[in-house]
Amino acid sequence: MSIPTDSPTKTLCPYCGVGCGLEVLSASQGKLGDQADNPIWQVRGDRAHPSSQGMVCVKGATIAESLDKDRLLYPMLRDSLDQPFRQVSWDQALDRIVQAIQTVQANFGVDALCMYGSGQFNTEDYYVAQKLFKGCLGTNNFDANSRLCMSSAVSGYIQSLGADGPPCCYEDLDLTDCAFLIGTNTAECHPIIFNRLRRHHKKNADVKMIVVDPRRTQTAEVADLHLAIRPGTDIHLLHGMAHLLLKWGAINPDFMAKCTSGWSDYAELVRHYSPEAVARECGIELADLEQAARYWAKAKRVLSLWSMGVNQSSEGTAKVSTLINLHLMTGQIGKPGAGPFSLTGQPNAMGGREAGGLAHLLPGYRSIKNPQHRAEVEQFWGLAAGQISATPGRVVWDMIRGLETGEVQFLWIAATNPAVSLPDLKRVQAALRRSPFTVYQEAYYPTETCEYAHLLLPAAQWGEATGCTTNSERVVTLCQQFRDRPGEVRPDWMIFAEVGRRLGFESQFWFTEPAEVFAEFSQLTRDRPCDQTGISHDRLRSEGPLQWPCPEGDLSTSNTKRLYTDLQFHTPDRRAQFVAYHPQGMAEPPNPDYPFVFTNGRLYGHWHTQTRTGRIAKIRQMHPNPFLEIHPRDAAKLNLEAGDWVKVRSPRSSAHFPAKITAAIAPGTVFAPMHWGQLWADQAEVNNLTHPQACPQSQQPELKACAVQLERLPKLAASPAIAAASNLTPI
Ligand SMILES: Nc1nc2c(c(=O)[nH]1)N[C@H]1C(S)=C(S)[C@@H](COP(=O)(O)OP(=O)(O)OC[C@H]3O[C@@H](n4cnc5c(=O)[nH]c(N)nc54)[C@H](O)[C@@H]3O)O[C@H]1N2
Ligand SMILES: Nc1nc2c(c(=O)[nH]1)N[C@H]1C(S)=C(S)[C@@H](COP(=O)(O)OP(=O)(O)OC[C@H]3O[C@@H](n4cnc5c(=O)[nH]c(N)nc54)[C@H](O)[C@@H]3O)O[C@H]1N2
Ligand code: SF4
Ligand SMILES: [Mo]
Repeated sequence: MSIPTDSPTKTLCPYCGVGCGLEVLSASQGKLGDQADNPIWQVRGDRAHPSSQGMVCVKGATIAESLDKDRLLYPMLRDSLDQPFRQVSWDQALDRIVQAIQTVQANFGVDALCMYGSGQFNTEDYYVAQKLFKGCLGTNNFDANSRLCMSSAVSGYIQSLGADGPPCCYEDLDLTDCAFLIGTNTAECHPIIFNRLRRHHKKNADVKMIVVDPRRTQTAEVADLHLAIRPGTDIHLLHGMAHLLLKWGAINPDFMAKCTSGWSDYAELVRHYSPEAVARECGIELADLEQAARYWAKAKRVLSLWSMGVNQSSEGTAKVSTLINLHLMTGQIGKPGAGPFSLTGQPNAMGGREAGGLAHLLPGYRSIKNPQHRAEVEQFWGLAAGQISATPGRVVWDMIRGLETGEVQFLWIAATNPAVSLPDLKRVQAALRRSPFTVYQEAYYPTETCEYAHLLLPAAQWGEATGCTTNSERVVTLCQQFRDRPGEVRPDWMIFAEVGRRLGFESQFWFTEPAEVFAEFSQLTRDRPCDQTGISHDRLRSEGPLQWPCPEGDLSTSNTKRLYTDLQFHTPDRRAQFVAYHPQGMAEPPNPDYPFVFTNGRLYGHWHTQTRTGRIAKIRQMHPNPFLEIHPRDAAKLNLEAGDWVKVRSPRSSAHFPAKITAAIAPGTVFAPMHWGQLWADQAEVNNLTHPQACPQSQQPELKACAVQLERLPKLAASPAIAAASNLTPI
């Protein structure tokens, strides 16, 4: 591999789904001054990147500092979890995997094999893993952490519009008259998108911003209207708004007649949601509900943005489709400045969906359940008819259950840290402990999940491999390798391909370069909604990022900005579908024993389980400790003062946090950030509390809400200690 040294390498920030373009320079290029903390690599925003135009937030700006801290550099093996690891060669490690796969296959069948991957894979990694598991091995047991993240958006889009794929683009942030932000703390979690929207909002007094969030977040601070609904009442709110729009006649009958079906059932349903009852249910003022509906009704262009406050719910799909209903009844889709826009969490959760990286999907937005889709992929992969199983695979929670029952005998985890990020963590940890053989493919050591691995495989991370990433607005960027690989790390796709070859599938895993993997993947997108046959590594390298749909031979890039501008949807009758749901509320509502609603989320500087950001001094200073937000009224009832330790207990387990008393959270609800696993604090894991009950359609767990009780802990001379890096032990 020749690594360019004389000019900056263009790549993408490896954190959130905004997908900001970065340029990376080595310090020896000396263009950005010296920073003691960042001895070798420096990054700056890439002004030429169409999505971010040179902007970055603190996470992107500091990413280089994490590159060499606590890396997992060699394959490490042990026979049981109570033994220490010993270093082994790649040959030994790969042989061990092949042997484990073959033994399990012979004794238990292929469906005892599972892989749990990540929206932090490149598209090439995802694609090769699908080919290995769903194609060559013949089990659909591949799921990804997107199950915890975007799967409700996927099923909602499919249900309402006939296919996955956010129909909007970032330019819509500059063009909208009304931005409706629901269940998203965009200011902290998608800051560059938020800055763009905020600029437009500030400049134009007529542009309205509505934020729906039980907390007064940084996003809500600048809104024209903040609807601090009770957690889990989103569908009530949306029906209440629809009721008013219908009553006022602020609907678009022409659009509905031409482009939609299902209106009458939905109209009938929303008539039952009187504004008065809705306001009461949501815990907001009637006038505020009316104001929200009025802003929507008056705007020529309404853009809604959403993320985890909507998706992470036991009625996540229903929430998504109910939001899309509002767009359909008012014709707010398929035109500039308008549409339902899901903000993708991880950098390449979008590419993962395109490559079929969930247990019910196949590459090219295909479905496991569709016999024609299976046949197309089997043929393309050179496999016998019927080789791809017709049964959707285990979603991640079913993998955990399978470990409990012994049905899962082999678990391969890559680019995710489930010992922190899955719900009902104590149960997950016990299940992982029972796993007969767990492979964990990771860039860092330690992470909390290392404790549960038999075999650790050192992965090349950002900057050490080349591959593609698709961001929230369907823009595909080539993320290029710019540094030598430390130790013996290998790119994820190469590891999967090598295992495939060793299992005897030489012809399927012929590729030696990531460009070849992408070329093969893109053929499977031909004539599909996410057509990328016009995209190649070469073209991305010479022309820069490209947005799909991008069919081969079509060199124009002008008509891809928005989907559905022709108002033809991907449903069989080409009409978008109204879907009518009554709200079900939270799976675990508060009750006399557990009277508070516990919710959780993210902070601006930290990324998930801190594997990188916990190792960056500036970010640790920004957010040194976990905390529990509690309303002054509730704090008074518990006799709490700021900084007092609170034990939070749910029906499953407990966690404890210092109290942060603030009116930004509604009475009856408490909030803690999700970032502190066992390595970074003592018992501050939010997922000790959460439950795994999930949306029946998307199988996405309701991570955002569970019932808890609170107890003030006695004052201690020293705090129970934010263990910080003190738990970090070198390998
Ligand atoms: N700084 C930072 N940015 C990130 C990430 C990170 O770790 N750190 N992670 C990335 C990823 S993978 C993701 S998925 C996104 C997540 O991005 P967001 O979804 O914006 O982040 P969260 O903080 O998880 O949750 C958003 C909000 O949902 C609210 N909420 C809780 N319950 C409800 C409810 O019932 N209804 C409504 N309407 N709102 C509710 C919470 O109060 C919270 O403010 O962020 C991405 N960006
Ligand atoms: N309670 C609660 N739980 C949640 C959420 C919530 O809001 N509340 N959010 C959920 C959501 S939306 C998400 S996305 C998940 C995120 O949860 P996780 O996926 O568990 O979180 P990360 O810390 O991002 O873990 C990614 C891991 O991949 C490693 N890695 C980075 N790059 C590479 C690479 O190129 N190859 C390999 N092999 N490894 C690499 C990193 O070092 C890191 O350990 O958490 C979910 N859990
Ligand atoms: S907004 Fe997201 S993609 Fe952009 S620099 Fe920040 S973390 Fe990276
Ligand atoms: Mo996510």
